[in-house]
Amino acid sequence: LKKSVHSVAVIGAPFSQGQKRKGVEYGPAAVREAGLMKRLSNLGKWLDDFGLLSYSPTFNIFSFMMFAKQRASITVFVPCSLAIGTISGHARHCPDLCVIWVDAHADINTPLTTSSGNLHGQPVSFLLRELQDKVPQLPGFSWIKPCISSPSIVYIGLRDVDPPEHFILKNYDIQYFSMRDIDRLGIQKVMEQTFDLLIGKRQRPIHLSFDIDAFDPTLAPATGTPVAGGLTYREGMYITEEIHNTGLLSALDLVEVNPQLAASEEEAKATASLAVDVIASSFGQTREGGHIVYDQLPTPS
Ligand code: HAR
Ligand code: MN
Ligand code: MN
Repeated sequence: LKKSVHSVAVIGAPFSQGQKRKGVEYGPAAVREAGLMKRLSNLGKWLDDFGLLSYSPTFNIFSFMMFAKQRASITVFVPCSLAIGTISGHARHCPDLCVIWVDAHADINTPLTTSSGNLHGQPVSFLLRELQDKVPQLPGFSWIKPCISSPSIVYIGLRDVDPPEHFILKNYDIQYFSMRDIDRLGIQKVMEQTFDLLIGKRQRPIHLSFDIDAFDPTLAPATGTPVAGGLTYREGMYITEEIHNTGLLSALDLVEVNPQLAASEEEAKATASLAVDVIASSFGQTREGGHIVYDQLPTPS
């Protein structure tokens, strides 16, 4: 079992379809400007920089994932509807993967239950095998092959779940830790139980989908659908540190950073730099301090 990832492919997908609010396509550039590459290279990672994709609908990101996955662990920053592409591409390489979905939203409406019509509220429904008889065939979507089973996904941070989504979570036995569960159990127990559910019986690659709106809007205001009462900074860092510690993180999507929805420059910067913290922490930055640069103290001669 590899204990840490040495090579990380970084892909930005400036793309805004799947939801109606403009500006999320500027997220990837904002996250890079907030120092993403430097932070990752400070962690001793070998970086495979794919820059910003110039054309990145879901199918393209799917092909891209398959390609990049041959070489490295991956981080992608995108709007969350692209999870259809990233998880499909990842699963093509690692069919055994499991998903940790950190989000205020469950994103599991089917095209027939969505009230907003936004694709970013639906990606998980396209991916779950158990739901396929409820998902209609849509033009342009026929390449999608459902690739995860309901016991292979765990949600963390939910607090804005539509009635049909709640029905799906309950009836398909999908495991989740809402903000209420985090209040009740504490984030340490939540992570312990998440790993028991997903990797307790067998070790397998983890796909982390981290929606920045999982955080409290006071920390991540620059996002399309903020919901009060979200994760604290410390809870967020604990989640990602624990995921790193499994040694199983295989791909990370950081989604829904929208600098245009910030009320000020400071808000936009704070949200982007929080995203950088999430990515760095997922790939090994720890609050207790790094152990990469120093393996020996200098001795006076
Ligand atoms: N559940 C709502 C819908 O279906 C909210 C959409 C979710 N927005 C996101 N996703 N940012 O995480 O439209
Ligand atoms: Mn989402
Ligand atoms: Mn969300």
